[in-house]
Amino acid sequence: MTLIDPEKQPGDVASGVASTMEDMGTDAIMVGGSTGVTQENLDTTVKGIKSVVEIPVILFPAGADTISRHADAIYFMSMLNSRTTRLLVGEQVQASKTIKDLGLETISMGYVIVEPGMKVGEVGRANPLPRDDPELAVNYALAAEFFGMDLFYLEAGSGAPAPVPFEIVRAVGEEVSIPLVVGGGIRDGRSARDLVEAGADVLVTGTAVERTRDLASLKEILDAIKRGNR
Ligand code: 1GP
Repeated sequence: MTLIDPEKQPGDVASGVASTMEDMGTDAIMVGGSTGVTQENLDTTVKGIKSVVEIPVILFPAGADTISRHADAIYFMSMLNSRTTRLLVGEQVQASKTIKDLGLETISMGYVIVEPGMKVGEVGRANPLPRDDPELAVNYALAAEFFGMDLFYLEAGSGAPAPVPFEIVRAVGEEVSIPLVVGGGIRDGRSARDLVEAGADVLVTGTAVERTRDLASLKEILDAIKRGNR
């Protein structure tokens, strides 16, 4: 899945990126960011993307105050290792009636920040999961599964110098039945392939798409994912 942060570019640029990524084989567009998302830039971005792609556009929300009616679905997510109840359940309680009234499909997701966690770890006041503790990662993932969540997401943070360690992905993949999403710091085909082989079901890339504008390396990442999933 391709993550597009509405703060990072004007709406027309975001639509162009989404359309290129769809042509290259990405399966969904996620829209969101930890800071600087406004109702206006979110609506413009989502609406623009929806007008050019066929694949689902899913909100990746930072909180209850920015939800767009133009999306296909929203991650109804809980940051399981946040120190604040706000991101565990507070924002979700605040958003639930709006989501129902807008008729947005919800996809429930347990979200865990792995070191270094970057901006989202700071803003979310996470106790980041240590990179050498696969056992704790499995415990979180099983908790998400037993809560009945649809997905479990391991997040190293956007722009992280390295992705979530393969050992953590492997341990979670072996023990847990719900789909495993991995994101943060994935910038080349090799790490994408290794993560998929370790057990990731979905990879999320944001920075690679924003920064490189290097279509060849993006294609390499997507091809590696598709090959690994076969
Ligand atoms: C952020 O995991 C995503 O939530 C994407 O991270 O920007 O490092 O690809 P990158």
